[in-house]
Parts: sequence; C-alpha cells; structure tokens
Amino acid sequence: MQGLALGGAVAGLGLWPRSSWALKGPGNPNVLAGTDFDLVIGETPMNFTGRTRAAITVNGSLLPWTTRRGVKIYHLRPEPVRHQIAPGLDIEAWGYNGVSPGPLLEAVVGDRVRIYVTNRLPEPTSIHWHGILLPFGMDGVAGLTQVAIAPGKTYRYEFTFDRAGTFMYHPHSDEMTQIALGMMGMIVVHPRGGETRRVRDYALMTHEMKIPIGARRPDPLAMNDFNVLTFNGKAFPATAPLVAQIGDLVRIRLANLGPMDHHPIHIHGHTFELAATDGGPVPASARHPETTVLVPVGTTRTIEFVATAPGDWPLHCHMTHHAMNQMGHDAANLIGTDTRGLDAKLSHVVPGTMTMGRDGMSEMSHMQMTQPANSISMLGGQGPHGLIDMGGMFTLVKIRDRLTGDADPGWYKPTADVASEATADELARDGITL
Ligand SMILES: [Cu+2]
Repeated sequence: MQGLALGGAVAGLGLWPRSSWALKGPGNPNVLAGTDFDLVIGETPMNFTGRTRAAITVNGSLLPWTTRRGVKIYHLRPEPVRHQIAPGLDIEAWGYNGVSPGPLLEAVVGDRVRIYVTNRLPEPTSIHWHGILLPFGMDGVAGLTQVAIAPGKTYRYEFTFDRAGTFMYHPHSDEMTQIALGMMGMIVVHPRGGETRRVRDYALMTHEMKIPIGARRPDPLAMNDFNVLTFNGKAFPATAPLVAQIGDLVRIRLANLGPMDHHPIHIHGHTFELAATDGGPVPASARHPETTVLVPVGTTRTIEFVATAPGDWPLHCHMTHHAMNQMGHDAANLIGTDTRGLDAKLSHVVPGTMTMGRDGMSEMSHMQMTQPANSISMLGGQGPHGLIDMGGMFTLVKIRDRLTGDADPGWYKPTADVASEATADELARDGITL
C-alpha cells in the first residue's frame, strides 16, 4: 500500500517533543516544550509509528495513488460489493473499489489530483467532492455540472486541494439509491508540515441502513426504522477499537452521509473540543469542552482531546436505537405485563412460544437466541464483566499508559475503583436501609 511519504515530493518537516506532549491540555496554548525532540521528515505529518499513512480508518482502507509529473493519480471504481456488517450479517451493497464505505482518499494541501472514475454499476453515477472548493465543472452533479457517467465509462476529475480538512465523496446521481446501498467515502487533506505533538488521527464514517431480518439488500426506499447503524461500515461488536496512549492528542474525524438521521456522538471519560467542520477550522475563541457532538447529515465534525484517563471508553451515538442491532420496531410493548398466560395459549399454535420484553429487552441479548439466517438481531458483545448489550454505532477508545503499536491491547482491567455489590457493613455504615 502506498502512503503519503511515497506519494509525492518530500515537503514537510515535523518536530514533536517526545517528552512534552502531555503538557498541553484542551484549551491550553500549543507550546513546544521539553528537551527530547524527534525529527520527522516527509509528507506524513504524524508518521510516529512508522506507518506510511496519516489518518487511520479503523475497519477501512486507504485509496492508493501514483504520481505523474507532480499530479497525484487516483482511480475510484463504483461497483457492487459484498460486505459484512458484523459476523452473521453479510449484505449486497454498492461501494467503491470493493469496499463500503469507499477507501479513504488522503492528500496534502496544495496537491494537484487527477481522479479517474470507472463506473461498474448497472446505472449511471457521478462523484461529488463534498466540501472541496473546486471549479464548477468538477463538482460532480450529474446533469448540472457534467453528463452522468454511464455504466462502463471512465471519467476524469482534476482539481487542487487548496485547504486542509475532513471532507467526503459520494454520488450525485440517483443518490437516494446509491447512498442507501453504501456509496460514500471520506477525504482527509492534511496541512503541510508536521504536528507539534503526538497525534492519533482517526476517520469514522457513520451510516444507517434498513435491512429486513434475513435480507441481504439494504432497502433504498426506507425513510425511517433504520436498523443497521455503522461506523466505517461495521456494527458493534465488529467495530475495531480506536487506541491511544496517555498524553496523545486524539483527533476523530466524524462524517455523516446517511439518508435521514443526524447522530449525537458521545464519548465517555473525556471531554473534547470541536476542532473543525467540513466548512473549515473552528477558531480558538469558539472552542469549548463538550462530551457529545451532533454530526448532521451532510457534514463532518472533527473533535480533538488529550488522552488523560486509561480505560476502554465507549464512543457511540447517543440515540438509543442507533446503538442497537437490528431491532424490530413494530412489536407490542409488553414491559410490566404478565405474559405467562399468553405464552401458554400461543404455545398451542406455536410450540415453545416465549414472549419477549416482559422485564425489558436486555434479556434478548443475554439469551443468545438462535438468530434467523443472516441477521444480528440484538447481537451484543462479550465484555470483561459479561455481555455488553450494545450494538450498532458503538465502539471503544482504548487508552493505556503505554502502548506498543496500535493493535488492540485487550480489555482494561483496573485493580481498584470498580463498582461492585454493596456489603451489609457498607450499608449500615452509611445508613441505607433496604
Ligand atoms: Cu445515531
């Protein structure tokens, strides 16, 4: 795989102080301090782990490029793809270059790029470069700025990335169908020069689909009742964790090209600042601490925080139905009812009937029900203390005092300060009567 350092001329010169990156907290001035500096040379602004790319799309991939006479050449292929949302749910999606969402298109500000698009779909398409300031004729709106790309045809887009930031690409031709089936991708344009501290730079594309239980094809006609919610095409527990070391600046580039829903993305254990949108950077005077950021449809939101607390901290959409897997939404509400009589009567018709939801829905995850074919109804994940009955747009940010590389470090197991059952002595001591 080709990375930034190989893709163009050596243009950046980065310095970061190895011993000082813990000194800066959110809201503090960005001051270089410390005595132990590493010299980083190359276009990769944060190439501290030796990897040759700069932003990490967990569960995703990077679009490769070559360079011809100073122009970066990319090739995107809109096409049908087989995709696994989580073990148990394989779908027939549409995407780019074999994956959904499409691979990350990464560049450096000032790059001249030429992007070839070969349409392998059964219908016309186009690509709009969302948030990129470019000549009108390169904007990718079928019928308005160009002729739609017919099946089998290859079109050429060419422009210059003239500002850094987090952007997106998607069809502007039958987008209701094409986006619903998974056609979208992220663009990260890095500033020239290096970071002044250690950075963990992540890109996460949110998406929602309606996939009826047992079906393989997302329903492009759906306007509500989306039941498959994803980060970079994966639903928890298939979402790979983000990792960071204490003191790292964590940058998470969130994007939303879903059909209908905005996602309030929430983090545990830390506060962050909104650093940029697809419109540009947020000025220092407007930055303030938050724990949830709304990512509306058609936007990117880049958040930053310094990793200060070790743990496996959840990062998830706070819409409760968006952090669950493939629920049916048209069942009767039976919470608090005594359904034993109902079960007995129904058992005459359907032997072994057991009505769900009498004491809440969590039981459905815990029962490890036999799933209908190709479905992940109420699928949860195994945690260090039992079942985590979350799903969908839910992942973990694993923060450790020390990390080697960026592989999943396993579960965080603190030795103290863990919630546990209160003892009789503790209850008596504090005057709690049961
Ligand atoms: Cu959501």
